[in-house]
Amino acid sequence: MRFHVMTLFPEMIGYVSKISIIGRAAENGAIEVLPVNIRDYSAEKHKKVDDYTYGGGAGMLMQAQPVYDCWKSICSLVGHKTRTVYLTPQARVFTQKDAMEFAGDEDIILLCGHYEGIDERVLEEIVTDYVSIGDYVLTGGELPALVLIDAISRMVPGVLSNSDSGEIESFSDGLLEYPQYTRPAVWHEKEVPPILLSGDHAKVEAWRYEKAVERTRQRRPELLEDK
Ligand code: 6GU
Repeated sequence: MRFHVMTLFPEMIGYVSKISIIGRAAENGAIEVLPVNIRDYSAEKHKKVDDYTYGGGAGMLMQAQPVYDCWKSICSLVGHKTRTVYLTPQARVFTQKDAMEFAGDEDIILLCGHYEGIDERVLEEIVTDYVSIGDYVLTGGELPALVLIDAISRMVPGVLSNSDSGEIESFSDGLLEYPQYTRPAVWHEKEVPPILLSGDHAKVEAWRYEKAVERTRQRRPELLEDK
């Protein structure tokens, strides 16, 4: 799967996509992360990409032309209609369900905004999905784009190895993960729950399920309402 990231800060995207599980997946060829600098598509001699907003008010807006030409260039490279996601707090919140759905695509374009946003007319022409990562405001769409790349990539076949498989469980059943423990068996006078040392697999599974429900009820009770 290829992630085409339209951004004014391509170096912000490159770093994260070279390390850890996502970096390994990129190295294996399971995914590809391709930052594209919107500024390279500015038609102005000083490579300007922003201007004042009509109607007044503070802040600058990204102009339609460089965003559109950048998108066109990616589209001609891809050669087929491609999902184009605009990262913005003015949108619904991205979920695990979206991550699973988007992971079915071969290519995806992630558009990162900056300043006060982007001229609405170009958004109308290119954006297929508007997505936020939570109810707070960030200075740009790059961190949200990286969040999507991470969440989507781990749903792409071949990205998680067997030793990452613990990661597969969390959230897929709509519950928070149960508590986990590793050596030593006693730390700060706290013992690991004895069932986990019993070797009784069925009892361990039942305990984990019970703890997952308990934790979900305590920390995210609204998740249980859908069940
Ligand atoms: Cl996608 N962008 C920005 N700028 N802020 C956000 C966000 C996105 N999601 C939450 N806050």
